[in-house]
Amino acid sequence: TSPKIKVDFDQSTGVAVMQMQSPPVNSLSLDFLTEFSIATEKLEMDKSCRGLIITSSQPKVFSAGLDIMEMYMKSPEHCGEFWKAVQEMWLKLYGSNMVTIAAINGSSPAGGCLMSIACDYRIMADNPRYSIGLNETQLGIVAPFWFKDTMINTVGHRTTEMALELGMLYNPSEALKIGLVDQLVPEDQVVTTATQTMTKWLAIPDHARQITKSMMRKPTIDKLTSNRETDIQYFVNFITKDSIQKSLGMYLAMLKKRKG
Ligand code: CO8
Repeated sequence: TSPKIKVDFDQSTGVAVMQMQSPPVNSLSLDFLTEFSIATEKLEMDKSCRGLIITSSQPKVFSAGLDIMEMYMKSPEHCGEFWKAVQEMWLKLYGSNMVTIAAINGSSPAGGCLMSIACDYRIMADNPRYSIGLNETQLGIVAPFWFKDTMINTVGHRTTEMALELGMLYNPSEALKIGLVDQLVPEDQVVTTATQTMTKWLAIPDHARQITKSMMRKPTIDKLTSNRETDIQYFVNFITKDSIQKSLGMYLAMLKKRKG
């Protein structure tokens, strides 16, 4: 199978651009997540890589979030393995020492939004057809505590409470208004703007910025690292319930019908 992640590392600037290229919608499958974590780890280990820009090579979509097929009618063992990979992706990204910028050039629901808010800075294409948010409740599922915490750390408690209960998806200008993204630019300028913004972030001495980032994020990260196994068990129990499987089935049917 062809790679789902393409990395271009520019040795002269110390910046890597990661393109998600898993058609049709960059859904976060087990294979995708595994590739993502390996690619990120590799860059993390490379002392010369200081910045990471994440974007999509798919038109109109940054990432459709978790691959629903990985949690629909699958064994508890498979669901557990899948969830571990989701945790790993978030831990790698939220805890990265690199400057991470999400160049959000399309819709970014649920897991796609999580990826974005795990970065240091978000630039989104100013196209009113795109949306971003943690819409889990709309699928009849519940965003886990670490999704919730990442959202709170980005937009604050009250906005998160309402956004999560209603499963809100925001268009770019709404997302900018609540601080879910930091900047809107025309569609064709998302990655170039990310590159320019990166220069500004990289002007700060790495050690000072990294210690500051860690100070801000460590408590949130520790909450998951000290409870990974419990979190996996909780997910598996939840997602394999008949009622939850039924909700997922209905949501999938709706996705197919809506098509076109
Ligand atoms: N997983 C699996 N398949 C998907 C997903 C997905 N997340 N999203 C889309 N697809 C499929 C569609 O069903 C369709 O399949 P097919 O071609 O066989 O009919 C194909 O991908 C293309 O999709 P669209 O035709 O809808 O493409 P569009 O360009 O029109 O729209 C969107 C793109 C906006 C991304 C749209 O597909 C969409 O809204 N997708 C659903 C997004 C979503 O709700 N994701 C939530 C996933 S759950 C999650 O990430 C966190 C879960 C936390 C679990 C906690 C439990 C305790």
